[in-house]
Formats: sequence, C-alpha cells, structure tokens
Amino acid sequence: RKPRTVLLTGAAGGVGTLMRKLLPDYGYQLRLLDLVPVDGAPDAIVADLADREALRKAVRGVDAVIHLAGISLESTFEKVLAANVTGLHHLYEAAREEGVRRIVFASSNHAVGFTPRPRGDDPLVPVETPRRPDSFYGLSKCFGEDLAQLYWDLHEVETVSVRVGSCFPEPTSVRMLSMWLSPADCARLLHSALTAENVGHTVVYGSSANTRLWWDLSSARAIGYEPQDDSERFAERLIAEKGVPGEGDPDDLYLGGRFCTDPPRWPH
Ligand code: NAI
Ligand code: 15L
Repeated sequence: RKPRTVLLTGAAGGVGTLMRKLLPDYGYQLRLLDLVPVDGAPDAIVADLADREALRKAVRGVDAVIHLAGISLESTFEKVLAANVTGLHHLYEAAREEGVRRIVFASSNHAVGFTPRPRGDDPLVPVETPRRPDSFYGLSKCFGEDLAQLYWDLHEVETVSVRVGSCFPEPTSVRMLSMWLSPADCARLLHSALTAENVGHTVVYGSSANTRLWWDLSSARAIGYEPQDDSERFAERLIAEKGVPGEGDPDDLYLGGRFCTDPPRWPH
C-alpha cells in the first residue's frame, strides 16, 4: 500500500516548506493547501480550514493527507478553537465523505508538555504517558488525537498522530537538543506514517535519534521509522552560546519547556 497523491496542508509554513522540498523524492505527488499563498507554487489551494466545501474539494481524489495547517503556537482560545478544533473536524469530515483513508496529523510535544523530563536513570517518556497539555494549543492537539481515534473507530479513517518535537533546520536551544526532529528525519517519519500497514490510530513521538532524547521512539520505529540524525553535533556550540538551563528553568523541568510558563499568560 503506497499512497501516491498526498494533500499537504500548511504548505506555506515552516515544516510545510521543508517537506514540500523533501517528500517528492519519496515518489509523492503533492497537492498543497494553505490559508496564504505558497511561495513558488501558483497551483496551491488557498483556503481556510473554516471552509468545508473547499476542504472537500481539496481532498477529492488524494490517497492521503498530511495535516500541518493550523495554529502552531499558543494563541487565544478562540483562534485555537477555530483552526485546530473546528478546522480539524472539517478536514476529517471531508476525508470521510471523499473516502480518504489515511491522515498523518501533526500533533505536538505540547500535548504532553507538563510531563517532567526524565533525569538520570528515569525511563524515557512512553507514548502512553497521561496527556498533560501546557497551553490551549497543546490542548487542541490532545483533542486532535482523540478525534483521530474516533474517526478510526467509527469510520475506518486511519491516522498516525505525530507528536512533533522541534522540527527546524537546526536546534536553536539546549532543550531542542532533546526535542529536535531534523527535516530529513521528518520526511522519513512522514513516509513511514503514510506507508505503514494497519496503523488504525497510532501515536508516535517525532524526534531524531538524539543522544539527549527524552521520549521513547519505539512506536515510531514500529511503523518503520529509522532516524538517521542526532542533534549532538550542535551541542557544544549551543551550550557555549546559551548555557545549560538552570535549576527551576521550565526548559529543564518539562517536555514543553517555556510553553509551561511563558506569555501569553492567562486568562486570554
Ligand atoms: P507554521 O505556523 O509555520 O505553519 C502552519 C501553517 O498553517 C501556516 O502556513 C498557516 O498559514 C497555516 N494555517 C493556519 N491556520 C490555517 C487555517 N485556518 N486554514 C488553513 N491554513 C492555516 O507551523 P509549523 O512549524 O510549520 O508546524 C506545522 C504543524 O506541525 C503545525 O500543526 C504545528 O502545530 C505542528 N508542530 C510543529 C512543530 C515544529 O517544531 N515546527 C512542533 C510540534 C508540532
Ligand atoms: C511546537 O509545537 C511549535 O509548533 C513549534 O513552533 C515549536 O515551538 C515546538 O513545538 C517546540 O516545542 O520546540
């Protein structure tokens, strides 16, 4: 089972821009969608996740969806609700109605952001750890994972929910040495998520094979992901530049780091 045509939502964003360069090498034909025009891609669909008709048209005829679109940082409850809750529901409805059977959903480390990071001999954080969102944003990713489960149980739409760590060309903080998902590993993981058989709804963590990893990649490896990168090559420089986060620094305490404490503060 290998999907060929894939709708990539959020194609104008950071991860979308990286993935639309890397995924065609795996043989995918990408259809792009974003709220804003996609640089260098005049055929990209410009649509809001609020627009059910546009989404239905966008998924028509594709084999799978990689869903990256939405609010990607903490925001007001109303904005998170519109894009990441209602918008996600629209996408799943469109997939169900059009018979699209595989979605890869960009969840986030912030769904479990208040989980203490392991220290010393502590085991790596398993994928089954209770969810502890650190923001309305993280809460919306918890909702997304549950929606994905519901659409599998009710409608046989399969999903791999990828709790992405930090996917950027390079890690930019000491915390990201633990969380980093290199763009090349992200493409590898998305490819595994698109092609693995019988995933039902599977939750995986999305990181490279980092020396300082905090979470357990075994469910990602079980769908065929073999990470090739390690953030350790950036460690000396980043630690020299930024210093190791001190005792009590949220970047050292929690998986979600500063999302647990930083502005925007409550209530919105
Ligand atoms: P981004 O903010 O750069 O890109 C998101 C894209 O979604 C933007 O181009 C935006 O225009 C589009 N979008 C927002 N609202 C929309 C709407 N209502 N309708 C249609 N499009 C809409 O975010 P990034 O970093 O590329 O992340 C992509 C996905 O991965 C997001 O879902 C994010 O939550 C998730 N993620 C990313 C991580 C990272 O390290 N970059 C870490 C964890 C999760
Ligand atoms: C996320 O979920 C965000 O979308 C991304 O911009 C980063 O902040 C990332 O998490 C992170 O925790 O580093």
